[in-house]
This record gives sequence, structure tokens and C-alpha cells, in this order.
Amino acid sequence: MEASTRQAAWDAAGAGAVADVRDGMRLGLGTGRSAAAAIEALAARVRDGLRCVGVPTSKASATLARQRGIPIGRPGGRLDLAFDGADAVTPDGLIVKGAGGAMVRERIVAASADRFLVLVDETKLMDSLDGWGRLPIAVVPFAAPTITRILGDLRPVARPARSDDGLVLIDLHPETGADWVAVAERARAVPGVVDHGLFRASPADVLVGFPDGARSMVDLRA
Ligand code: A5P
Repeated sequence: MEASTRQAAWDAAGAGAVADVRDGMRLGLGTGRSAAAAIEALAARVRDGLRCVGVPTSKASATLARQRGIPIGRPGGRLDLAFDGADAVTPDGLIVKGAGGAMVRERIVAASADRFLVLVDETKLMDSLDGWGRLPIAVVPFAAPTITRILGDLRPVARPARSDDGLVLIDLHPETGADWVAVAERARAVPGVVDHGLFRASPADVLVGFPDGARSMVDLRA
């Protein structure tokens, strides 16, 4: 898919994500290109007079939201809605996130929200997570060498850049056909692993952007 077509798809998903936002809502602002499109769409509504507060999941999203005039709130309270991107989504709602390294904050924010919307273009829809092939984990720097040894069979590859919280980001590469839930649980059980990038969402909350608009994964199946 061409870059301009993908951007149009992200823009459509972003517009769909904020279409029902009402005055006074507290919103979780995700990280990445799809989330940035939603932040831009939200900013347009703020310019039109919408009052809301955004809780960003990364420094990058905080900077974008601030630049666009969206009031920034602190984490802690309940959120009415959170929106975020994803790297891969399967028909049963398994999701891999974290290519941008923000999955620790992303899960905290998603868990605080009454509704968590996942924004993707159709390239992210996959029959199996094998089609994506990597599961990121965020680990305490002191533990990184030990974790790399313990999870060695999952072919761990550390990224050069750390997360916004100073955590080391390591991509695991489960073998084809692996049980990704089991892999994620095993990884999280290792001391020093803060979180992984495997999430779940109801297919009704997965918003797929197309250049001509956004549809939920459920509508796509109908
Ligand atoms: C950030 O850590 C990620 O979880 C992103 O939400 C995910 O990688 C999707 O990003 P894009 O929308 O840029 O593809």
C-alpha cells in the first residue's frame, strides 16, 4: 500500500475514533502513526470548541497534543475512552503492540479507560500473529542480560533505544505456530520484565481505516 493511501486510512480511523467524543471527556492518547492521526482529528474538534483532556502514552504524543492545543492531564483517574494503534490484529482480537516501544504506558492507559479503541489500516489484519513475528518486552536495564539468557530460545534482539521510562526494549521472535499467549505469560513471569506487547480487544473495538472511511472489524465480517 502506498504511503499516501496508508496515511488516508490512518486519518479515517483517527476521525472515527474521536467522532463520538463529548464535552468533558478524559481521553487516553496512544502512540504511533494511527494514534497521531486521531490526535490531529481530536485537535480539530478542540479548535471547534470541544472541551476535553488527553492523557498521552508517550513523550511524542504529549508533544503533539500540546502543540495542537489539547489540554494534557495526568494519569490516575478514569478515562472515558482511550485510542491507540497496533502492529498486528487477529480475528479473535489478539493484538501485538509496541513497535514504538510505548506498550507499558499504553497498557496502563488502556486499562484505565471505559473503552479502548484500536486503530489500524487493513495491512495490520492478520490470520495469525506469525504474520508479524515479534513480541516486544520492556525490561529493567539491570535484568536485561539475564532475561536475554533465560528467553534465549525466543531469539531476543535488544533495540538500541530505550523506552520513555528508561526500560530496555527487546523483541522476542516466537517460532511459527507458537502459542503467543503462553509466550507472553512466560516472558512476563521472568523477574525484571515489566510488560510485553500482547493485548486483547473486542473486534467491535478494532477500527479499521480505509481511505474512504472507517469500519469496525465486526462490520467488515458482516
Ligand atoms: C507504540 O508502542 C505502538 O504500540 C503503536 O501503537 C503501534 O506500533 C502502532 O503504530 P503505528 O500506528 O505507527 O503503526
